[in-house]
Amino acid sequence: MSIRRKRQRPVTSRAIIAFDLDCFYASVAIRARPHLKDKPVVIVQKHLCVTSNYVARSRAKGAVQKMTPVSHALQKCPELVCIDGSDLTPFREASLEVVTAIRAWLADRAREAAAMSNTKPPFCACQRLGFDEVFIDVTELALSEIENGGAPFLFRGHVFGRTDDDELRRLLMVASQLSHQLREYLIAKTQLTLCAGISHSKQLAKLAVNMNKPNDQTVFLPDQSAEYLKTLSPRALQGFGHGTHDKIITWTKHNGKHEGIETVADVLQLFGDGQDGIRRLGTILGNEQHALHILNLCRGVDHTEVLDSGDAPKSISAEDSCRSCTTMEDVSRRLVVQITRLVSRLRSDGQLFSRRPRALSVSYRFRGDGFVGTSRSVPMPTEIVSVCCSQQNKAIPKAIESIKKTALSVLKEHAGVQEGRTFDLTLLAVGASNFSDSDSFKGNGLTTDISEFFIGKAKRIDSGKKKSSGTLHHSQTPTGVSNHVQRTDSKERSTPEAEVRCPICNSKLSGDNLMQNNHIDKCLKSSCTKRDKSAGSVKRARKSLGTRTLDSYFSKRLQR
Ligand code: DGT
Ligand code: MG
Repeated sequence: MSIRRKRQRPVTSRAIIAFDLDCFYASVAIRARPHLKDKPVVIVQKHLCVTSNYVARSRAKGAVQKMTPVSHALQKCPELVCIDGSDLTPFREASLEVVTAIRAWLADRAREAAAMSNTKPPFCACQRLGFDEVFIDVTELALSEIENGGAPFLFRGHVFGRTDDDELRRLLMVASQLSHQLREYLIAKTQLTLCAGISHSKQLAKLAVNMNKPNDQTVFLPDQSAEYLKTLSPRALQGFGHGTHDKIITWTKHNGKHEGIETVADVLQLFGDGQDGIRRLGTILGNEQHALHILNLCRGVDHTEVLDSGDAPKSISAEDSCRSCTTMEDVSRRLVVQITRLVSRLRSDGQLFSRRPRALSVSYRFRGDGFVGTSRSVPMPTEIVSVCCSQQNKAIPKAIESIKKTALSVLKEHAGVQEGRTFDLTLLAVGASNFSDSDSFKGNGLTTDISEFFIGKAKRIDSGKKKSSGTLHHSQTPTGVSNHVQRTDSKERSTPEAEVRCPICNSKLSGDNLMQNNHIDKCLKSSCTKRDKSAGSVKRARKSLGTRTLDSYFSKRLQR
């Protein structure tokens, strides 16, 4: 998925809006059950409250904070309505609904602005973070509205801080108007309320979102932001995660520095002394660039852009964090549940975004590993292609079986999880990533994916010779070694020793996988050239193979 970059502007004259939906899971659940509107509601996952509506927050007086055990919350507030939130589908769909509505509104507004000024529509990068956060860079749109003379120079909502920069103030005034109008539109369209923060950087916009909750907005004027940031906990800065925090704490303990890092000012005290500080923090974090970014955040300097990456998520996963999983039977059962969820989501994803995943990740965690799990990535079994691209329901069981086989093999090879071994897993997860467009393997416009392309080829050859007896599978071994094309019997798959034939010329293939692929690659190219000798069609055929030969494609996979 390509990422569109906004035209570079001076970072101090940008207008960025951060949206955060109010008590998101609870709002979505209540929208589907309007009779609960005024009741205290919590959303429960694995006996823990993951969020609650604002009625519950005020009635239970802090007793239903995130990750509170539901039993504890019920003791404090017996009238709580608990809703199971283990199925994320409604939240995922609502999230997509909101982003789609935001994009539609921005596009309309940009078109209107362009029509008035007779120019190209201004581009607003829109970046979704998680389910309920969205960043929008409205600089171009706000400037265009200012040029068109239609925008009132007034702040909407709360204003925090100050600025002496008149141009920035005007820009943020218009951005606050845009934010207000967009929020009103979203509330009317989705019945979900949200907060907004408006500032010249993602960091300050994000901090502003949380200043007036719920259903309100705040403009953060940046002149004294550095002073304000010093008083915050460093964990309040987006980008200053658990890992960074823990590494610094460990370092301070080892170096006899007992001050701790309660506030951003403490971090600057330890590392704010120019290049030396960056180097020291870089050594602790293992990356000087990251150290510089962290110290910049502490000083209120955030140059990161809003990246418009489309609505499609970069990865999709399904996980099961369990108390204990000690037998292969249990592993297998849990895997099937998660893989079924993953495949179902990939099917919907394919329908929405016309793409398919190329990598499968298998994650696991053993008891005693704390929060740290291990993840391994291998090529995604190609059976998923028919599910994502051709939306074939009958292909689903095959895809699940194939992914399960791959996942079990990864667990055996990398984690030693197998029959006869003792293990205790507390996490099992499967994920899909590295998406490519479903038509990236289109075989000369004949079919939708490469496996179908081969099957189609084979069928044409077979029907020509009137001796069709089996089907062709494009599959790979669990370890990622591709058994590129295997002829199978109608009852069971062929063993590696079985005869393999080229789906294009039908000749018997010898040698290892790469040699076979090499042959098919050549055959494929020559058959393309024969059918249509124009240079364009060869180019298209090559492009359809991802600009590489099949050989290099699969040898790359082997190297992974
Ligand atoms: P807000 O923004 O303070 O009005 O409340 P929420 O509920 O929107 O909280 P937020 O924005 O931090 O998170 C969005 C949703 O993500 C939230 O409704 C439930 C889910 N969520 C948040 N934190 C956790 C967590 O630690 N674990 C799990 N499983 N889900 C979480
Ligand atoms: Mg939220």
